[in-house]
Amino acid sequence: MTTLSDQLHLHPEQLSAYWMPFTANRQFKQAPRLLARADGMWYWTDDGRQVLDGFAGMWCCNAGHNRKPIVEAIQKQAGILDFAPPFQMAHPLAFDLANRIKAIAPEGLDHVFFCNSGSEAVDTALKIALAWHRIRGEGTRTRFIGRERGYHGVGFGGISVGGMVANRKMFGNMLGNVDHLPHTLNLSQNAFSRGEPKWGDHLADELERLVTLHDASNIAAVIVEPVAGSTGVLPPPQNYLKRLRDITRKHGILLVFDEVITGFGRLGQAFAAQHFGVTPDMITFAKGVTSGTVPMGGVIASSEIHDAFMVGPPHMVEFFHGYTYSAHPLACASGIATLQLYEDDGLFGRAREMSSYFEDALHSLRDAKHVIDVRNLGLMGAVELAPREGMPTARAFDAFLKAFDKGVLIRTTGDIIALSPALIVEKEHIDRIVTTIRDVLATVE
Ligand code: PXG
Repeated sequence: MTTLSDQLHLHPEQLSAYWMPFTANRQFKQAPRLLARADGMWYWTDDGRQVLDGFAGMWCCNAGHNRKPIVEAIQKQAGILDFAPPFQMAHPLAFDLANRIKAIAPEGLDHVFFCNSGSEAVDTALKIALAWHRIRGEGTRTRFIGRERGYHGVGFGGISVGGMVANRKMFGNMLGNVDHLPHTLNLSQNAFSRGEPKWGDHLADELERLVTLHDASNIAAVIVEPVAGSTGVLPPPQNYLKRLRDITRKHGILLVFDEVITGFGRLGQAFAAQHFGVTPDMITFAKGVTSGTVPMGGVIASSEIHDAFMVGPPHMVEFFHGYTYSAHPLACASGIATLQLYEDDGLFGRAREMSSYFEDALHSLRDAKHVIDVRNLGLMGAVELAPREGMPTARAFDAFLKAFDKGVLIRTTGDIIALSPALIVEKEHIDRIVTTIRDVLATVE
């Protein structure tokens, strides 16, 4: 069979032109895994194999692939307005999308700043926090508090507040003024928890310790993922986020929820903030806003933050920040169509409905070979494996390769299998994903 790679002349010596992100380039190029098209819950490889997508692309295609209303909106927009300068100019779709996001955001979070990725969203939120304190005459508040095992993208700000060692090792902590809360995963207390674990909300009190150490007058913001995603799905202990909210409020520290993964329905509500009943001062988003179709990210800020910027001479730029592609017309068109589709198909509610089936199915892997923990919340799930002796990550990666051969796309991080099916997932898809994982684990060393 002539594959797409043959047609494109993708022979081994030509593969090196593409320096792939977060990929073992040399290993990958020995045996490339190429995707050619997608529809609904499925991918097709370039040699025509059908693969069930257990990961919504990369936590992003929440509406499923190739959804007609989204595709048509992008196609149509490309022929109407390809680009509009976003500085001192605008186009109507940007306002439309901002209002739609405001309408589904937690009450009080009313202003949307657009960018193009989660990493940019995080850096934008950090800059808003610094500027906000400064405008209000509290310019000493420059320290950020992140959390161990947090992932906030790959900008210098994001890796500094992030807690992924591999990302920090090489580039240090360029932001400098950063400290970290402890992460909340504790298998001896919480292994095989369903949903939010019972043990661990006291870990939020570590923030009090950091406030005592640095003094509140030096701390700008705390940034956490409501459910840590990239480092292996860590649902917060019950009441933990409420405690963080109380402590940040008490000390005048902003609270940022990084909802790049949890936003747009993954937990059965528009945002995790609503699932947990905790409203932060800012939410960062990306991925699901366009269901992964066109790059877009952004920050939703409270009126209290936004309004503090809207002072001074009205002809002056209030916030010196923005991107060429902020509120790009194609991204806005996709975002509007995507949010409409979420609503028309009731997809957030679907995620809520499917989450208990997903939970039961996932926890049936408790007795599968190598499994030391299963965790889940909404349509986020993780199966943690015991690492192979002396070779961390190898076992999970073998499982990933074998599952792909068996026609199921999963994601691994460390020795953890992570799952985040699109919100259109059916029970039989969940069964197939779980059965495949069970079979694969029985055969990996
Ligand atoms: N914040 C969070 C919480 C994220 O999950 C980012 C920021 C950065 O977004 P961009 O768009 O700059 O990549 C992310 C991204 C994985 C995986 O497999 C997760 C992400 C990206 C790629 C892979 O867990 N999350």
